[in-house]
Formats: sequence, C-alpha cells, structure tokens
Amino acid sequence: MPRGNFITLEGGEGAGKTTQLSLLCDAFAKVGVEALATREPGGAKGAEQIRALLVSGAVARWDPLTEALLHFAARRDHLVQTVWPALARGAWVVSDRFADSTLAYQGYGQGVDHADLERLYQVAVGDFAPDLTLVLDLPVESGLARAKDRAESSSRYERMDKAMHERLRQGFLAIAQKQPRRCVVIDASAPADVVHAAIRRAVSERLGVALDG
Ligand code: Z5A
Repeated sequence: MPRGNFITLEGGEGAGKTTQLSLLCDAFAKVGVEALATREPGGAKGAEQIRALLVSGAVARWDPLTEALLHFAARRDHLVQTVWPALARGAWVVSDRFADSTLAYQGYGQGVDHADLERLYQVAVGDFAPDLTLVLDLPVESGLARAKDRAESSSRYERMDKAMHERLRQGFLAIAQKQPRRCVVIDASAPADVVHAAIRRAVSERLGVALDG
C-alpha cells in the first residue's frame, strides 16, 4: 500500500518552525494533499503529558540521559498513536521537530553519547526515518530575540545558556552535512514568505510535489 511522506522541521529556538509548518500545511491543502501537522515532544495524548514534564521546571531538572529517554518515550507514543496510522492511510505528516532534535539538544548540546542515542533510536523508532528534513538555520542571537518577543512564558529550553544554543546550531548543521539525501538547510533569517518559498522549492525538488506560490 502506498504511504504518505513524513517531513520534519528542525532548528534552534525561534527559527520559525511553527510558522513554516503552518504555511506548508496550507500549501499542501491548496493542491489537495492531506497533510497532518504535528509536533515533538508531543503530538499524542501520552506524549503531550511527557512534554509537560520536559518543558517546565528548573533547567537542571533532568540529567541529560534521562531527558533523552523521556524524548524517546514521547516519540514512540507519537509514532504509534499519530504518525504511523496517518502515513498508513496515505496522509502526509509534517512534524515540528523529530529525532534530530534529540541528537542536537541532548547529544551535541548536553553531551549524551551519540552511539547511545543511535541505540535508543533503533529501539524506539527502528528503521523508520523522515523522507525529508528541513533544517531552519539562523544565528542564535536572532532566534533567541524572536522567541523572547513572543507573549508566552519562556520554556525550560529557552533558559539554557547561549553556549548550549551555539552547540546545538552547529549540531543541526553537522547532522545535515552527514545526511544530505534526507536534509536540506534553509536560511531562516529571511522574511517568512521568502523562507516559505525556499521550503516549497525543497519539497518540490526532493519529493516531486509542486506547490503553488
Ligand atoms: N527538544 C529536545 O531537547 N529534544 C528533543 O528530542 C525534542 C525537543 C523533540 C520544545 O519546545 C523544546 O524541546 C525545544 C527543544 C526541546 N526547545 N526549545 N525551546 P518547542 O517546540 O515549544 O520550542 P521551539 O521548537 O524552539 O519552538 P519555538 O520557540 O516556538 O520556535 P519556532 O517554532 O522555531 O518559531 P515560531 O514560533 O514559528 O517563531 C518564533 C517567533 O518568530 C514568532 O513570533 C514568529 O512570528 C517570528 N518569526 C517566525 N518566522 C520569522 C521570520 N522569518 N522573520 C521574522 N520573524 C519570524
């Protein structure tokens, strides 16, 4: 049975993932492609409960490996309850973050051994992987300034130090460089409509679906 495509949006704080996810799903709707918008951590009932544990409280609340385990527990629930059923019925799924965020934040950012994270990936996710990953890249200062401008209160992650945010930016770029067939780096410092046009081009080139301008 043909299955839908799985697209993930990755990047640091305030990169514009949520904004671009919404624009991309609208663009899919216009050409008649059913696209489910979802997010990590979260995207299913249990996973959202785990999210609440991850984004609130003191920065040092979890040791990095515990934090990675929580993200993989949430991810497994998200896949089983939401992502895999949607793909199986032929819908496309667009997720605001996925496993590259664990490698960037808990691996490059917080020092969890990358081989341990790969083993956890095999256990929780297996051979499944995104068809396309869009890495939204912009300088750390700009992303943090954008995130600060929002009305919502800051999350645990936003309160982590700037050096951590620099490490994870470099982490995302390293991931994209190692997996060029799956990942496309998008300059996220441009205005939102310019970023959206670059995303439409990447989706069209990599997955063969033409999206209206
Ligand atoms: N995390 C982890 O550690 N390990 C994992 O495995 C996973 C996640 C899956 C989840 O928080 C946290 O979990 C996350 C990593 C960690 N860290 N943080 N923080 P989240 O998903 O709620 O937070 P986020 O991913 O960083 O989202 P965000 O802060 O909401 O940023 P965003 O979605 O990338 O950006 P946005 O909301 O679309 O835009 C931010 C603001 O900028 C907003 O006011 C926009 O109107 C504005 N904006 C957007 N685009 C533009 C452009 N192009 N120009 C100017 N202004 C713009």
